Amino acid sequence: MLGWFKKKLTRKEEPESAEAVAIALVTEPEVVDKTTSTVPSALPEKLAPVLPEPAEAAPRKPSMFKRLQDRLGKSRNGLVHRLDRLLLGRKKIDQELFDELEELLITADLGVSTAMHLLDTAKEQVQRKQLSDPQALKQVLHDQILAFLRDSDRPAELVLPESGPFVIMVVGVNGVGKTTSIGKIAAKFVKSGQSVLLIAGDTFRAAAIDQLKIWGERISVEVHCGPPKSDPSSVIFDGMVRGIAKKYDVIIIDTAGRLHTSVNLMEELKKIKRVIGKNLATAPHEVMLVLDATTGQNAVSQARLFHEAVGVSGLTLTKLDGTAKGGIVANICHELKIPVRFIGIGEQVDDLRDFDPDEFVNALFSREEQGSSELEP
Ligand SMILES: Nc1nc2c(ncn2[C@@H]2O[C@H](COP(=O)(O)OP(=O)(O)OP(=O)(O)O)[C@@H](O)[C@H]2O)c(=O)[nH]1
Ligand SMILES: [Mg+2]
Repeated sequence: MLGWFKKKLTRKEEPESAEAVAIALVTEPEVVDKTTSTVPSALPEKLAPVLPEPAEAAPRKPSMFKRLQDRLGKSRNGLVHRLDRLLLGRKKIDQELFDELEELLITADLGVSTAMHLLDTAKEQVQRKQLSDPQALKQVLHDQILAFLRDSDRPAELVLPESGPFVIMVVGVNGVGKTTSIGKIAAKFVKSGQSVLLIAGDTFRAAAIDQLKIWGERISVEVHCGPPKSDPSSVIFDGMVRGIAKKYDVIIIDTAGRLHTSVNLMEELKKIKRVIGKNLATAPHEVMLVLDATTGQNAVSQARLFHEAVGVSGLTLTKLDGTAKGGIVANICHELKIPVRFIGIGEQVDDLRDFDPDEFVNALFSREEQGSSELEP
């Protein structure tokens, strides 16, 4: 499954002009019909024999949802357990309860502004006498958090090239999981029948290039790289030329998270973005920021900086298997209004999940087995 990107990769049959065509997600079908899709499907010959059959209809993996639920919902430090402990035995909603709730929400990585917004919603309902039972507070928080997540998941407009590859530029500070996420995302594209080229734009460390090459071998996709320490923009320029000439469906570009020179990272990323655009005017079609969910409020600050520099269009939140504080996701959605495309919940190739607001909130608030059963294949 490759929900959002699959939708984006559906191109119009007959473009109205020779220019790039703007396609609004709202007008696109929920499920891509491979028989009518006009996505170029020519695969490089050497890759074609090793690609698995398209697996669009593959059943959702209950184990992944369960792992998310185990980490967020069932953990004693998770939001719902802490809420239950706070609300236990309370007979009325008063200021003392709101004060304790405020502390709980902030320490669950929801951040001050998002926590305040949640509390204000609850207070309004108390004032309007729609809310008097402390236990019902949980439902109010559930609904409001879901609203934040759905809000940032809004349909986004995207300009796709009439022909040529869909280009994703991946950015983020060092160690957040960029290269690993690229491998996982590329594997999803390959599974759904797209040809993928990876470009090793993190040229500052030889190990970074090798890491991408290993992912390329593991998932049988080509990796374009230059020699270590070469100029990332020139490697990326050559990679784009190669990707366009060989008619790849998707190009994913890895970038550095920290530079070992005096060059400012944000300036380098701006330059890289311009260079990508020189090869294909509408590219990059997605600037994906990878954030480590275990870094809490830091992730929000990073997102602001990257967004200011290169205009982030989508997020991947990694390492959700390493935190019981799912609040960070609601915080990011509320603060940044940038859609979360994927969540990473492990280091393996299939440990990346399309972000689904309902499923996420379900995992966050359900302590019991319920919710996972519907995902059993
Ligand atoms: N538990 C867990 N680990 C992850 C996840 N995603 C990535 N990692 C691990 O995080 C570490 C850093 O990942 P990388 O992909 O190398 O991160 P990067 O952003 O490319 O780092 P730099 O290239 O140094 O900028 C690796 O050990 C990954 O296996 C995840 O969702 N869960
Ligand atoms: Mg890397």
